[in-house]
Amino acid sequence: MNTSASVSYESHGAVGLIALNNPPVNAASHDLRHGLLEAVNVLADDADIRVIAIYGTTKAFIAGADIREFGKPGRDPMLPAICLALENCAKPAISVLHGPTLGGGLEVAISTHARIALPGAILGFPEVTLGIVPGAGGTQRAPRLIGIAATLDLVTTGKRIGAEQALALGLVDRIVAGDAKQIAQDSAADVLSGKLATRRTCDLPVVPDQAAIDRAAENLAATQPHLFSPHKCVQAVAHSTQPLAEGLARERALFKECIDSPQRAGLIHAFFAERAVAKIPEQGATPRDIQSVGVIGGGTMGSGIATALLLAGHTVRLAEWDGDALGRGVATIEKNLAGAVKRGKLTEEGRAAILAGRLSGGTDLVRFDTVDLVIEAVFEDMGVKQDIFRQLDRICKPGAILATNTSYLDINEIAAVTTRAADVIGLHFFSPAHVMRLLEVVVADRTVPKTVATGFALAKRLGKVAVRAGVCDGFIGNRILSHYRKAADYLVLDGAEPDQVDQAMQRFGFAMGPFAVFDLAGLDIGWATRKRQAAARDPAERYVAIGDRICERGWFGRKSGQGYYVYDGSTPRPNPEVAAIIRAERARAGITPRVFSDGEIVDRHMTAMISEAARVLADGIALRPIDIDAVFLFGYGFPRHRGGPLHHADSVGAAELIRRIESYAAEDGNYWQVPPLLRQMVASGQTFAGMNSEA
Ligand code: T1G
Repeated sequence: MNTSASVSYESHGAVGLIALNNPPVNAASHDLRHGLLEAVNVLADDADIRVIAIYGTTKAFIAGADIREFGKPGRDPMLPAICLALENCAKPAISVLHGPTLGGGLEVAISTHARIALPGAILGFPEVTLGIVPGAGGTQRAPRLIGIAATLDLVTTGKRIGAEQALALGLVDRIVAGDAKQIAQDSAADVLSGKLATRRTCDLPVVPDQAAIDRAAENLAATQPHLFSPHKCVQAVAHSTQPLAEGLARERALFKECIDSPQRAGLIHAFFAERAVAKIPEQGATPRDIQSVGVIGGGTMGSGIATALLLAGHTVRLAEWDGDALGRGVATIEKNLAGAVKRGKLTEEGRAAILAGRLSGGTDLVRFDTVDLVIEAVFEDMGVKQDIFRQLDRICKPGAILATNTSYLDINEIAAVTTRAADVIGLHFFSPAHVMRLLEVVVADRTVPKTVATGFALAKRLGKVAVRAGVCDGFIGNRILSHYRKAADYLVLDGAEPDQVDQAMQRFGFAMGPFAVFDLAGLDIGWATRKRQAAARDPAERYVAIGDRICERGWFGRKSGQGYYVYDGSTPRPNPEVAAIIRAERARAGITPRVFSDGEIVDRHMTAMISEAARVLADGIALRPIDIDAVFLFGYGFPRHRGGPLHHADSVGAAELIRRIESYAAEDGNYWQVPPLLRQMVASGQTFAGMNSEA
């Protein structure tokens, strides 16, 4: 019997079974909530029924509240009401947990009177990763089952735990393998026979633990000062020693505060960004099967890419110019794998098996005749890359995918030297390639859908967030980043200090400011880019030569002990020599330094990024604004709670962005120009969010 589209119940003697079926993950939508409450009430009123068991039929028990409903008016019954109805049910109600049992799903489970987990169940309170606190009793009922300290650990981190750990904590009562429905029926029978004890969570006492609360508050104040919801989680759990009704009311109030915070919108946008980018025009194409991969170049990028492939189960053949270079590449891969063992991503046996069986190397490309995919990761020189692709065109089997890891070169020019441009694609990894989640899948003019789909399938297997990009200098990320960099350089030339700029961007939420990042990446990389672009540079453009002056001294940042900062102690310190270079460059340009506020520093960086992002969209290099947000969230450390540059842009508004650009243009009309898309948005009232939903 259905009580809604996604909920049905049936009775077997004294046992009432409730099945939840809202694919793909049983998100607690209004339909599921309404149906569940109805089913509980019907079975509670049925005189024949003596025990109720709830289970899921999709890949999850309940993956939490329906995130798509956030920010919209709530429709009753809401989750807290369902949790109360279950907890106060006159008959024992139990839940069978398989797959993801997260957030509101776990809150429903701990409101029932016993929980049986299947092996592979994933439990947790990820609400904090969405900028909220558990809002249906999680911060009040969990301490009654697992204590305050364990609850704080789960709700302030959003970590997910397995069935074994949940059993050890006391979050579940049993682990049983098998079919969820059958387990629901058997467990209900065990309740009736007394073999499975039941209890109301509300009846359990909370052991006060002020020390744990203080520790959590201190730790968060130090580690996440700019985030909102983690601190609210601690405040909520702190109320769990109060009578349940009071604690629930306090939790709900904190939940509402979080729902209204802009961080919630940013974090939820980031959640959907990770998923939206997989929706591409080519998704209907069947990807090729990729098992064996050839990687050319054993430098930082090549060895990182090889490591990512090996960790995902591929067989890898590494090619380098000579034996020494090959040896260095293999040594870096071995080190990367050892790091994976340390991080618990791989066992020592797994590492040994990879090195013994799935990694080989050579100093020529001959053995690439059987691989399914080649990823070229040699230094950025068009001639060298074209020569390699001519060789691959001769050697590789028909249907092999030929990919380049170039971060800016024209992939059409690379494909043009082969007879199989349809199979040529850009796979732009980010360093360290076995760690960074972003992969720009760069589609050239003649790349066919099957090849694009193969790139996306590979990314999924590597656990990467793939974003589709068109061909231009720097694709999506580096093209926009170069304007973030320009804003930083102009601010320093005009009066700000590099460390002031860095601190302002850190307060905005970046882990590191631009100048510290440039020092980390190596100032010589930017220098080489500027030299490469010199010939094509607009003579009217204001050119900041501070970086060149620093590099001319042989200072390339961290790797050379100094750059914008001096790295001679535990804490990098601003480089006084660079301060002198900056003063000299200002004098040379006839600039009287001015004072910039932190707000203005942030505004100029964001406005420069957003302007170029608008041009990237207009050029069709990115499919949607959310793709650009995903690139910066997963590849450039953009603060997740800000949702990405274009989500942030909507919080500023196109009209205000135009006002800013026009005011900056008074100083430098050559650089600061209003992108036509912003004017169109003002005229039509369109937003970047609107463009995402239209796409
Ligand atoms: N609401 C709505 N849609 C959801 C969803 C949810 N909770 N979870 C997943 N989806 C969609 C997702 O967008 C995708 O859609 C499809 O399902 C498959 O997901 C009161 C308020 C469960 C581990 O934070 O972590 O409860 O892209 O591709 O890799 O305290 O999804 O196909 O259109 O991710 O197998 C707390 C979020 C909510 C869990 C499955 N819950 N979800 O991963 O599939 S807040 C969460 C996940 C809350 C209460 C509060 C994962 C997953 P589309 P997928 P997957």
